Amino acid sequence: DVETDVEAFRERALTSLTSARERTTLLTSCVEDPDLTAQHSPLMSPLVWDLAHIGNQEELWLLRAVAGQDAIRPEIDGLYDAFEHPRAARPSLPLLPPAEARLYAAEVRGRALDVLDGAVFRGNRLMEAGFAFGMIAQHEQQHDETMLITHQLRKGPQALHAPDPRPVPPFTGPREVLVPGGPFTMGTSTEPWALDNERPAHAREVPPFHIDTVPVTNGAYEAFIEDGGYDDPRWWTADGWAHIRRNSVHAPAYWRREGGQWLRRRFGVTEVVPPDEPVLHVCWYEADAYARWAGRRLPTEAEWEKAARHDPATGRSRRYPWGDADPGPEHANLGQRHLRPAPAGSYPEGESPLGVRQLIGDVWEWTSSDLLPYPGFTAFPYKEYSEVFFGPEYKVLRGGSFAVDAVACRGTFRNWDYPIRRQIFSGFRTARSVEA
Ligand code: AVJ
Ligand code: FE
Repeated sequence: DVETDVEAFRERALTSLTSARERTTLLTSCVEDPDLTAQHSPLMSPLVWDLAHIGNQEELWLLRAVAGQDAIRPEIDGLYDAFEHPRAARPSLPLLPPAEARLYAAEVRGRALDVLDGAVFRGNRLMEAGFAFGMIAQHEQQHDETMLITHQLRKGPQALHAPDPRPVPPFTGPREVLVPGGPFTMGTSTEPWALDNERPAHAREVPPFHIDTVPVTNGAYEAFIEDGGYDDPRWWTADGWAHIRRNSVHAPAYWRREGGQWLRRRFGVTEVVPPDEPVLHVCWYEADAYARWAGRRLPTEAEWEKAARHDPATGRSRRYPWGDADPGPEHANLGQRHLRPAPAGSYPEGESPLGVRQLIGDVWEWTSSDLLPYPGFTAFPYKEYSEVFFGPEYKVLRGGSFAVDAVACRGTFRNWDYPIRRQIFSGFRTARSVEA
């Protein structure tokens, strides 16, 4: 009944906000203050900017928009508006110092929980099913992933620790699976906390295609490197070739060759690149070139979602590859439980009806598609979440990574970035069309 639903959403909002804040606290307390105010890369904000920006977005949406409260510190809104100052310029702004940023975020959170206590989840779209609270929990988790990227870029000793994923025997299943042609339902009109760009559900015709059972591994990617893949313009788009030449790109980010093997730096530790792990920190151009070298191509976004959600037995689209149940640790490598992807072939309980593995978690997967609105899209609740990014400059990534929390990961969830970006936790799998 309606009252039980309201209490379930209130509980889910509370748990999601609380676990997001635990992660934010970990990411901003495992280093000393100078590491919070420093800029570790011009690609990223100082960590202390993300911290106060998290609080500011929560204030804007939960305190001002939902509860009609006055601004706590109206003078800081501009500092934390992502569109007013590019990341590279943020260190020179008069940002709240770490102690003040923590207090500000905590004050907002205290008030937001009071709002949540009395909230009635009906009446307008922002409140329905506690959407505003879910949106803010997802926003905080997205910035937690951003902060994890900053941690990876940071020089210096290891600050974060997590157990490794369970080892698995090398994957011996089929290399690819056939996804039958025909329409499937893409996007959602029913997922309560889905963001605007995932809506609405609509029918998509997808011709039959084959898709890799597991993501492309480091070992497979090394074969591309050893075969001279980075020196052969045949495999690259014109833009991609120009980019890797101009920037001397010869291997995934953080890799270096030493003593006849590939080493990589990962969160302050240098290690031999593990061959069975999905390749990580490649840009779209690299993924696209690898696929061409392999005689294949990247999947389109619609193909990726069909492989992840379509159940051929019922014709229905599932919430996740394994069904409609929320992600558990048996399904996928999510939520920064580990600080690396799990070996290819992990998580058999998370596979799709057709047997495709690791679609959710581990590495964000590049698709061939530009970020475009679905038919019937309307921006909600603000154009700057996704509408302003629609167009050919951004490529879509799907499925989430080990750095994504379950609250911000679904079969319908869409991420995007420039085709040159590789500081993100990005990998890919390949596909091929069925010949007529
Ligand atoms: C959807 C991950 C591309 O981090 O730029 C955070 C998410 N939007 N604050 C980003 C987001 C506003 C966004 N991505
Ligand atoms: Fe943001």
